[in-house]
Amino acid sequence: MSDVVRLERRGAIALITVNNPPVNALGVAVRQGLLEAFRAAEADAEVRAVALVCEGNTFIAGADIKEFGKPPQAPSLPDVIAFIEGASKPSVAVIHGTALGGGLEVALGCHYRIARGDAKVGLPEVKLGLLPGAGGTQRLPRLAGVAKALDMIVSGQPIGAAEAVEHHIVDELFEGDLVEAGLAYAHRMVEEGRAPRRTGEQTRGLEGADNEALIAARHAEVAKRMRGLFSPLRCIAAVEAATRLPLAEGLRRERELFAECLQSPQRAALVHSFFAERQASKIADLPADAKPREIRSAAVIGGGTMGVGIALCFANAGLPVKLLEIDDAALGRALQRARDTYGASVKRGSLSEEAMEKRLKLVEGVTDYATLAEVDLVIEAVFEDMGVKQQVFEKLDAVCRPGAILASNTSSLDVNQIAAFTRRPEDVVGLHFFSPANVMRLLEVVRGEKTSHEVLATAMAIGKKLKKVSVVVGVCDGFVGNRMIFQYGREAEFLLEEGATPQQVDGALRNFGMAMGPFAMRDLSGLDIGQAIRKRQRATLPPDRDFPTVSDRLCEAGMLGQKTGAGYYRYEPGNRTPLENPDLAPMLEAASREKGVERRTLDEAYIIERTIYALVNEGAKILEEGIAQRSSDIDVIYLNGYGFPAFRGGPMFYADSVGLDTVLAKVKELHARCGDWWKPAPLLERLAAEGRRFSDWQPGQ
Ligand code: 3H9
Repeated sequence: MSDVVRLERRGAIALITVNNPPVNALGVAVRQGLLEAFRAAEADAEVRAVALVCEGNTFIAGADIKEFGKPPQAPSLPDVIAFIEGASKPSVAVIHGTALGGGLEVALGCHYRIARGDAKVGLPEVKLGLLPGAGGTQRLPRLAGVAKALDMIVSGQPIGAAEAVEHHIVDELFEGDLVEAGLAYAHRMVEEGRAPRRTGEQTRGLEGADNEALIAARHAEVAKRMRGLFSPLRCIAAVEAATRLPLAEGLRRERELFAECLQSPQRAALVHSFFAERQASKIADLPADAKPREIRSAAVIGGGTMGVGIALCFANAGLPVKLLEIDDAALGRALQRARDTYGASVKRGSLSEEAMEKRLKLVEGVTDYATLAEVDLVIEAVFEDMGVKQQVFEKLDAVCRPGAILASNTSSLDVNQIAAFTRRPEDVVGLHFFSPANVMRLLEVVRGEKTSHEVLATAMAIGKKLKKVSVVVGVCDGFVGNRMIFQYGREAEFLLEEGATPQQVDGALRNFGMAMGPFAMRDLSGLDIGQAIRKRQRATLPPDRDFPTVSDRLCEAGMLGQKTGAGYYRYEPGNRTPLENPDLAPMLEAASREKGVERRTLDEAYIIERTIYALVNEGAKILEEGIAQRSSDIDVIYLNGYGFPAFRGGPMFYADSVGLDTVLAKVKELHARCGDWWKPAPLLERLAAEGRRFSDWQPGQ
């Protein structure tokens, strides 16, 4: 028997235990072990029932994702599950933690399932660009019905154990020891003389509903809502097969569809995103003994949209947080903003009134810096101006206890300069939240020159506590995310001068998969924000650099975006739908005329290259300067903070998949035509020449 699967005889019960840390994934050794163990139990005349349990934090959390894209190794998971289901002795899966993907499929292959009350079950394959490929699409609808199965398979969202009982996925709940519960249930099966109850032979879930209509409705919804995604429609096709075909044929169809997904570039991109996110939490040069400090309380300076959003992140995580404003009136507005934000969630039904009140109690409004003397962490979220930051940090340095961490939420300013306003630069770090801070998952952790290891480790730990995806970045103008978006936004605006409209540029980038086009995004955040940054940059960049002028023209005309009812688009009062702004066309024409550009029709491919390669070229510079630790960190930032489509894996992965030689050829062409903004990044040139990818480059190579 293998190391990762054990078989023990406990009287008439065969106890099979999987132990493959960290998440009991179904690598080849586990599949082999399971097959051997179930075969041995079947062959042992003394065994009357089988219980399957897992060690560690969780039941099997799925196939081993690292094996995708490699040559398959026998036994396949569908074969293992077919054996488990076909066995003549009843089996029970004992679920704790998360039974996900292939893990749930193994459990569905067992004849009965019990789950600990806090367990979850789900089929998240769609999030990896796949569909459940070991019978999940055929067996789940037979138990839970087509509607519930479609919900779970198309969304990939797991459900709790109690809900799984309601939907006949799990037979009953237990509390306490897994092995005891499993053995007790197995004994009961024996005493009651229960026969194997094979999920594949069930029909209850397939009866009594208009499955054809359910499938058609879901199909229409997915085609609209998940546009451009490869696997969701195939998930539906596989479930449809369950409603039309006998099990064996349905399984074959599922297999074909699974293979299509496995080959799809989207699968590779989504699996990259999964591992990239986990990799981002690892800091190469952080010594193992850098222990995070304990954070029991926090404070936020500034009660604007950002400050309040950050305070709510702490309240959501159950941590007390002081919110500081300059006077009672401003504080009143900030606290009302906090209440309104939660209120909207209550109205939507995603938060209970009781939970709202509990969280609001954790937010204490203050106006006096002296009240911050004992907090463990302060995050400054005031106006983006170095003078204002200086005042705040000098005050914090004076009142906060030694060992308290002083963080800035600046989105582009020099964190080293901010740290120098204090006598403890080693305790200063950037924590760059994204708006709305209580919703967006991304957190850029800005490591200053003097930030200590311990403070960096604490910042990462805090990010985890707040359920953020934290990525360490170095100090430069705009760090990783905004530094790259400056390039993207500028090129998008140049496209307007060349002849495009905001609708065309936004449409092309949405077709590429971006959650939002750059101009709709600017209208949302306010054109005045970019103007302040542009002014600062113009003062520092070489005077021969060309800047687009459309944004400035709009600002001068008082068209600042949604908040003024017009910007790149026009908005009806109370409605965020972007409509054509009739005042824009003359501005575009004037801008083109002034630059001596003849307006022409631009095709979508050109719009994508001009904007996305601007991200990539800057990303390459960032990588070589060591501002990001690895190319996948840049991808994580773009996937979680800038609406980059997950199915393209992030800008750097996208460039790798297009081929760096192709990207470089285009960048060179744009350099020749559009000037020095497009100077190719030396790293891009080097890797392209060597036929390499960003993903296999390490610093110092
Ligand atoms: C599938 O099952 C296909 C089948 O239908 C058909 C087959 C024919 N494989 O997330 P964490 C690693 S598709 C390999 O930080 P948590 C992860 O990289 C699969 N490795 O922990 C990390 O490694 P490291 C369907 C995996 O407690 C470590 O485990 N299943 C896998 O926050 C800890 O991970 C899924 O999609 C895996 N399947 O969350 C489930 N899973 O320490 C994917 C994790 O070196 N997994 N690792 O960085 C998850 O959602 C979360 O990991 C889980 C634990 C909720 C389980």
